Amino acid sequence: MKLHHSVVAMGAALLLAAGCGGGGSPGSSPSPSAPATTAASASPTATATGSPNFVNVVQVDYKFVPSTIKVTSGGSVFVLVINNQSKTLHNFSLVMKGSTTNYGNIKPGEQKVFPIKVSAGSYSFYCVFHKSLGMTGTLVVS
Ligand SMILES: [Cu+2]
Repeated sequence: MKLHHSVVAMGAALLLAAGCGGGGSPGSSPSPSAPATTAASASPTATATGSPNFVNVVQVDYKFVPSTIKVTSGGSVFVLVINNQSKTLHNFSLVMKGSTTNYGNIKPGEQKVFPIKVSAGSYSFYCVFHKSLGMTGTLVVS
């Protein structure tokens, strides 16, 4: 009768999972992918309601020439161009709905440009220096 002592040596295998720490993997460079531009939708172009009206007035001999300005851009802006062709300092003041706006003086030989927003109506204007001499006019906006 033999007793076999089987010794089972159980070697504990330690598996050291070596974590790879020093991996020199280059960082992924961000690819500059061009943003896909979709077709631009209809551009919201602010369509001007038309080029502004330019009205030329001359100041000469204590008068506005012409003394009556007719504008057909009621509700929008027209551009008043005043040329002082005299040797005297003049002015442009506009009376609209009871309030007077002094747009300033125009020196002899000077040209000034005044964008003026108007609504339909009839208004008077004058030179503050020579109003008493009859240097007045009428702006008619339709
Ligand atoms: Cu004047």
